[in-house]
Amino acid sequence: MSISRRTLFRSTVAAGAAALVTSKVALAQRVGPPPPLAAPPLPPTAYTPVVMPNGSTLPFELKAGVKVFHLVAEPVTHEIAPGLEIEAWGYNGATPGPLIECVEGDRVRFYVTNKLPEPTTVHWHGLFLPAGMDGVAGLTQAPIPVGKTFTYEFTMTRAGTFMYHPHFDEMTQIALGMVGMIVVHPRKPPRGSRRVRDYALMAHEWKIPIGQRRPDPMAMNDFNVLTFNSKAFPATAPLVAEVGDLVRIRLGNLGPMDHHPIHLHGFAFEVTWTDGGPVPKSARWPETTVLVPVGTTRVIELVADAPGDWAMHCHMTHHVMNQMGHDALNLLGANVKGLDGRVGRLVPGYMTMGASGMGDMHAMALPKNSISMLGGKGPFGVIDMGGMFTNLKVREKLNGTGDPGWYEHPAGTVASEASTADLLRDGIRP
Ligand SMILES: [Cu+2]
Repeated sequence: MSISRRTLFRSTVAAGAAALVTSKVALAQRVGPPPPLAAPPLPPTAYTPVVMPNGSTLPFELKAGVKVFHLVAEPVTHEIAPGLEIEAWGYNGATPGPLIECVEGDRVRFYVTNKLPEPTTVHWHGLFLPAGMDGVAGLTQAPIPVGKTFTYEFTMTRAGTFMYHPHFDEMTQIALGMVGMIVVHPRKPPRGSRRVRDYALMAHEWKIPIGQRRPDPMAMNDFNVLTFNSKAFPATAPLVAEVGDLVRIRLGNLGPMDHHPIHLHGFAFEVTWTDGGPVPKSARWPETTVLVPVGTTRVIELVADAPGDWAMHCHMTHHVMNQMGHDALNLLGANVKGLDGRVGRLVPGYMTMGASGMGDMHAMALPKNSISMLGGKGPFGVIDMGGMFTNLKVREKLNGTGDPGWYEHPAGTVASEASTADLLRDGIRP
């Protein structure tokens, strides 16, 4: 298709005019006194709620047409996975904080109570709002003192997937778990015949010295606990879908330092939204891995057309390890004959591991309050990944929204040991 100069000129003028109108509306929404309600508030029944695996959604009350939320910034005791409990900071008793969910055009009011031992603020990452509501301590507001409650009020001017986090002592507060996701549904839901399964996953990374309960907020590298929604596999709840469903996964990353290439097995997907807005259809391409840099959201969509248990994980190999996979002595290929007895005299119960690879590390004895470097039990043995690892479980039919257990493969569709007859037939000499 060729575009004539005149067509190009016409469409440029039209686009310019449209942009002008849009920016005027946007400006009217962003400056001056609080605008009237952009639209009547829509109840949660007007949209398919987003599921936050291992998490929850922040409740609200409707007061004179405004959705009123209450966020409490506070210390929380949190279990990363069975065996590892940490002293974190979060919101409303959780890290990540509860999912904030509303609809484009909603007028919202957030009361933020500070129960931390130091001041804080909330920055609404990606939202368009009056500058004074942006939550940057010192720049747009005074920090919220210990014990005080501040009010934030604005209109959700656009749909999308956003985040919230403090903009005071960011390094400490974010590293300790003060992160959360925001989903604003479009006022007019896009038309589509497929059932939608909508999930939100926040990537995070922690440095938790072996045996300790307090994550190290000073860490710049060597993060040893990698999480989705602050859970490390095997504690990550699976995402589920039925064959034919549209699966939307909203990925966010507010970890301190690392970007995460999140890989999904079994499907190709497209990035349909970022925290900047929808990606035009003409600008999308198929992917199996999406990089989620620090401080961004990436929304991926796919049609679940194949049943099975499909792994979804960060593709950085150290990000699918748990605590004990870091800072260990490299014994690969070493002659460790007799080492157990000799070291055992000094360290009772010592067991040398890792000389033939790390696949047996799940068997090692663990210090108190720490988790094995490897994941959990699978239907074929140990799944030797932990950390930022979860599953998309697709079934012909689901019984509710819980974990359907392991996939039962049709006969003849599982990799298995080759028979001698097969080897001979195909001329393979192992
Ligand atoms: Cu990663």
